[in-house]
Amino acid sequence: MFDLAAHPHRRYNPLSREWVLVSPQRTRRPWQGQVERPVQEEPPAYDPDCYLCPRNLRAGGKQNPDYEHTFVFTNDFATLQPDTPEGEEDSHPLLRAQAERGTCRVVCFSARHDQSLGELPSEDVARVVDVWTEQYSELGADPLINHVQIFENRGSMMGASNPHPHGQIWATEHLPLHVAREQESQLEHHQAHGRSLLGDYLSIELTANERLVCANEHFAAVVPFWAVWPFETLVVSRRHVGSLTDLDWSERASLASIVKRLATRYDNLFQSFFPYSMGFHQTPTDGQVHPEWHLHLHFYPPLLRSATVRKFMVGYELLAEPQRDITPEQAAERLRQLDEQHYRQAGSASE
Ligand code: H2U
Ligand code: ZN
Repeated sequence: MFDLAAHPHRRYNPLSREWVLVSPQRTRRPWQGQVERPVQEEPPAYDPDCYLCPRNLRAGGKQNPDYEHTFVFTNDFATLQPDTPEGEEDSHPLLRAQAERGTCRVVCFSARHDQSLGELPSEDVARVVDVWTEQYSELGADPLINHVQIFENRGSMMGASNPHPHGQIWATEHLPLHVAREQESQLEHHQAHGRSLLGDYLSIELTANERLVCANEHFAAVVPFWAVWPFETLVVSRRHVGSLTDLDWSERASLASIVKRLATRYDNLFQSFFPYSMGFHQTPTDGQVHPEWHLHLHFYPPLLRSATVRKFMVGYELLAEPQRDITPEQAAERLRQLDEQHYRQAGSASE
């Protein structure tokens, strides 16, 4: 009899409308439990050569202020510019192009060079959530900007240029690919059922309790049923809200708390600096009413078996569809078992 825990199968992602191939038979051997701890250089609290640390010079000669907590600046090598001339290339239906205008910013999460979201004190993570909220609101208020993508690339494996805790924001005129797809799926679900797709999905997860990693009063983190990356997670608000600006202060505090707890579990998984790309998906800032949108946060970490063994998206995955061995249920189980005391802070009394 067909068994999700034993037989190769495909799972459907109702948000992205993509399938993932799952091959649980390849991981039925018990987990070895070995933790390979690579020799890691501990970064200093302040690095005179870091372009994100307070008071330091950035490329182009701008100097960072002596900031205490968070600091936001326009990316010196921005991918997008607000003053790009408008235009479209549509001389042939097979050769389409459109000008893209926008703004890119960099957000320093802390003045400390060496503390990740999991290690920062809760109040500091709450400050980061406040900055994300302000940025979404400020950039979104610009009539040119229809979408605000807040994200973090962490670790050189994900292409981050610097261990100093920081994220980026790209605000654009057009709705980007993945966001447009999620919007379509959420809209169809909302039109058909009068409820949010992710709200309905979250109720299933809260009942099943199989893929839940951690939760609080206002948010829950799950390894989604359709996860592609081995330890991918989805953080969903319990209340159906569209964006960060719809959260009240206690919900923002809960968001900060679940981000910190999840980031700590991730670092603790292989007791190492845990790389990932994470980012929010929320209501486009196009001035339209979007009852379908449900605020959420995706974490896409590349690691598979240890701090050095990563998953590659190659071969079948590039040409056919993504594939995974460890099931989302097994991944959730492993993440659930971890401690929420950061391994680098274990033994010290305070954060
Ligand atoms: P990543 O680590 O995710 O690449 O983000 C760092 C960003 O910082 C990157 O987009 C920008 C790069 O363009 N940057 C500056 O704006 N000024 C600098 O002096 C160096 C890097
Ligand atoms: Zn720094």
